[in-house]
Amino acid sequence: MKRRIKSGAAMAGAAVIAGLGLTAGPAQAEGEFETEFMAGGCASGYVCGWQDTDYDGDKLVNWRVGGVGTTYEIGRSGDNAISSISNESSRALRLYANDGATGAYFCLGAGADVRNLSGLEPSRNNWIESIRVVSAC
Ligand SMILES: [Ca+2]
Repeated sequence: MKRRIKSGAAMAGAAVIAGLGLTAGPAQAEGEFETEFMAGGCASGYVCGWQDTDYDGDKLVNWRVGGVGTTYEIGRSGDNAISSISNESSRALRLYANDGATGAYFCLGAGADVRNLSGLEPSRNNWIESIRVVSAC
C-alpha cells in the first residue's frame, strides 16, 4: 500500500551532506534525495526513521524535533537499523554514527527525506545512532 504523498515541487537546498569522512559532492548527494510531503506518514514537526527502505517496516524513530542543540538518542532496537528517514520538521538535523551525537555525521535539511540510505555515498544504511538539531547544515 502506498502511504506517501508525492510533492511536485522541488525544495531548493532540501538536503546537504556535510561531515567527517564523506566524499560525495553536493550534486551527487542531492541526486539521492527525494523531496516528498510527509513521507511514510511522518507527522509535521517530526523526524521519522524506518527499518526498511521506502519508509516501510517498523518506524524505529518518531521524534517531535526539539530546539537547536537537542540530541535524540535512538534506542538499541533502532541503532544501526534505519534504512530510510524523513525530516518533516523545520530544523536541520545531523545524523550521527554513534550515540551522544558523536562520530561521523551527515546533515539532513528541513523537509528532506532519504528513501534509501544505502544510496548515499558512502552508504548510511543501518548506520544512524543519534540525532542532533542544528541551526543549519
Ligand atoms: Ca534496516
